[in-house]
Amino acid sequence: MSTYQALSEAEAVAYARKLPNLFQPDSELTSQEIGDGNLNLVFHIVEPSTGKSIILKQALPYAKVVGESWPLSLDRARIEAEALIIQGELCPDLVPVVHAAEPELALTVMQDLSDHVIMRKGLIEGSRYPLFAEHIARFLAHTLFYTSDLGMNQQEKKNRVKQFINPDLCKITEDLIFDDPYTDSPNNNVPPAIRDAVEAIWNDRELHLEVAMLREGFMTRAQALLHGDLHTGSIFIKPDSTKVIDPEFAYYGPMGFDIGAVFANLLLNYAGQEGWSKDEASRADYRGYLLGTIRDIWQRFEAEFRSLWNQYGVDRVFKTPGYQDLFMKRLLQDTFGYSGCKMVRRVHGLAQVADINQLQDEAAKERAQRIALGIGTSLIKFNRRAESIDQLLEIAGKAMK
Ligand code: SR1
Ligand code: MG
Repeated sequence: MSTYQALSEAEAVAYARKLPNLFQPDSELTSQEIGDGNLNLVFHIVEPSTGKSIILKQALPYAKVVGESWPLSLDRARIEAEALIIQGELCPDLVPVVHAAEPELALTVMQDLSDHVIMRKGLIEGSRYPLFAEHIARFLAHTLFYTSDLGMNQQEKKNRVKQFINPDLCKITEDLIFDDPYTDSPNNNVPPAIRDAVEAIWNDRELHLEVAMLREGFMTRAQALLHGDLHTGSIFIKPDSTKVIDPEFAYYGPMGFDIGAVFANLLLNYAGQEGWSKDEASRADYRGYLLGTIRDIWQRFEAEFRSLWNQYGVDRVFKTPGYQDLFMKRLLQDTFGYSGCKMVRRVHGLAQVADINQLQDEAAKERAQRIALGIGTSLIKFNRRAESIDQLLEIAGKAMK
């Protein structure tokens, strides 16, 4: 099979059989399509006799969440596999192993992580992950530093920018994150109960100006190879292990976009605690855990990123006294802004999140939606004045009052 066709479960088994060094010849293999994301097929292939298993991920030529009316390039499968390989070289313990990739079929064969859970689900269930802050801070520091002009050969970096040109997936982000939520777009899915708050966003000129600047940064600032969609549904986790998956949105963009994605999704869960926590005390406690995790991530990220820069920085001019401090301040400001944008789109945009949407109590859901919009819009408006991570925590705390 060499020309593209979407695989059935049986064809996925037939493909898996041909992969060298994974399964016993002629042994029984089972296959189940388990993809619950917005874009792809995901086959779980198991060899019951040995317990060995793999994942076959196949891109579809359209956005599954919308249908064939929204065509999407299959090149995103190549981009995902190549990004995973680069991330795996930089942080081998934090991404799945890629066993094989076949661009013609838009297929990536990778490590099965069924012993982990999707972090969004874990947070909804109230789990805590004591190693997560260290893991994700290291993932961010190493992938962002070593793919940027600060930490790699600067001519090679320009070739990397070319390698990761990802127009279709960037267009999704440009539309769904930086455009639709701020206007009455047919792509939106506005919850009727919060229509007043959404209309206020559509009419907020100050907000629109900040979003325009953040959108420009997303479109033009090729700082580092981003994951590009680093929400808690792109993280598999268990207490002693974190694995970042799904970098099909990878491209060269502003570093704060990836850090902001992590913070936004922790804050969406923070908003959802209106309904997930069983009482006031546990709500305050879990919210404290989430905010503490954000502070911990930023502090660890900053320390690690500065340390990499001081030890392995490749550029003499970027060692000019004072420049690193200015860079880190701007990165923090971008992180505020992109966190805000990533929150707002998940409340009334096309693809929303279970942290809020799966709340059964309608009043709790409405409060969670309003809190998420309040934090998101405040972060966007404040972004260019941010000086400390504690200000993000203050904004999140004030949204409760
Ligand atoms: C049409 S794709 C919708 C969303 O799913 C992905 O995970 C990205 O977050 C994208 O914006
Ligand atoms: Mg994804």
